[in-house]
Amino acid sequence: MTVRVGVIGTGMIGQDHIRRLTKVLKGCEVVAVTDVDRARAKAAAATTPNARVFDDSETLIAADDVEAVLIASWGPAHEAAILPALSAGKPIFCEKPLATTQEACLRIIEAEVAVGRRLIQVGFMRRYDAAYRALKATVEGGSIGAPLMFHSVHRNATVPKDLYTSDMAVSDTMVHDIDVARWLLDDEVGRVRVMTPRRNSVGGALRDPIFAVMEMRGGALATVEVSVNIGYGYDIRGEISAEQGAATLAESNPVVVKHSGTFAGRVPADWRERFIAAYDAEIAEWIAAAAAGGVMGPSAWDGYAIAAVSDAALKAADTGEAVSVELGERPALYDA
Ligand code: NAI
Ligand code: ISE
Repeated sequence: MTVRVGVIGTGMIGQDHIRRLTKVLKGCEVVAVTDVDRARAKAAAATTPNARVFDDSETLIAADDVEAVLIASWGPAHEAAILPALSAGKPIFCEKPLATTQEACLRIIEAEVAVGRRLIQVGFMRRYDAAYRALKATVEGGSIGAPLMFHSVHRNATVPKDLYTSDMAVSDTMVHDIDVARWLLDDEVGRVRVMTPRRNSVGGALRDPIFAVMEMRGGALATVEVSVNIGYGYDIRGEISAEQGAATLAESNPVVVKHSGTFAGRVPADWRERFIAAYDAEIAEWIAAAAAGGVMGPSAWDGYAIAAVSDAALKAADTGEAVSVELGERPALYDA
């Protein structure tokens, strides 16, 4: 069976997902694309054998030949695409963040619960990365004892100067670290604090870097460094410190070369290079689940819980205070 996909948003990651749906994965085909930048949508359609360009997301979602919807527009536009796709009963892959506020995520959850079955997978791809999976398996295997702290480092070489705002360091970037902290520690965040050292002058007025401390409900701590103008490459690091040991996320560089008194390896340029296999795996799982009529992977509840932490972290960054994270009751639809 071939799942016919409509793609909303044909920017950087939209184009990358179109490439993998067209050239890498089996059992899927991009039949429709749309973007508020029509020229960009046309250029993306031209990279596929058959995709048609639609004027807007509503008509794309309603099209009979669109069986599943992949949303890769800007975060603030996600809710407006998700709600009609849910009403149409079509499986949805939505890039992270699910939406940029807790309230918007709650509306999405209520709409999915009203449908009565899971239709949304959120693009938290780190859960599909081999190194993160090995880290989780180590924690769950119990050899290092109960986890006490998770240290996460999230460094981008650069971010688009005209589009990336200070809030996005939390709502667009740190959301990945919030996701893996919850997933690795199997717990929710109770309180969050955000500190800001002297600004990186490369980013101008941007609040960069930031350092967050999340107190998990069960008593563990998670710390996060987000730096988005660090220049040297895309560097993702993580370490669990536990009662009887520690486990560190492996470097993605496959080889270290020693030569002329130096040793060196590659730092990925950006997220596309570092997580290419994880993106392939998450979209392959989404296609397989859509072919069977459902979805798996990170859920709308995960997106909601992460947005709750993200909102609290933005308040914490403004006030310098620790801010509590308030979560509603998790609907039974999201029980594991
Ligand atoms: P981008 O700015 O390159 O592309 C976004 C595209 O969405 C633009 O072409 C824009 O014109 C379009 N767009 C905006 N509003 C729209 C609407 N209402 N309808 C249709 N198109 C609309 O941004 P990028 O980097 O591709 O990010 C897109 C989303 O993917 C964001 O939510 C971002 O957080 C996420 N992302 C996830 C990554 C991951 O590692 N999982 C990596 C990069 C982005
Ligand atoms: C981008 O949207 C992503 O999701 C990347 O994984 C992240 O590292 C980057 O900071 C975000 O802007």
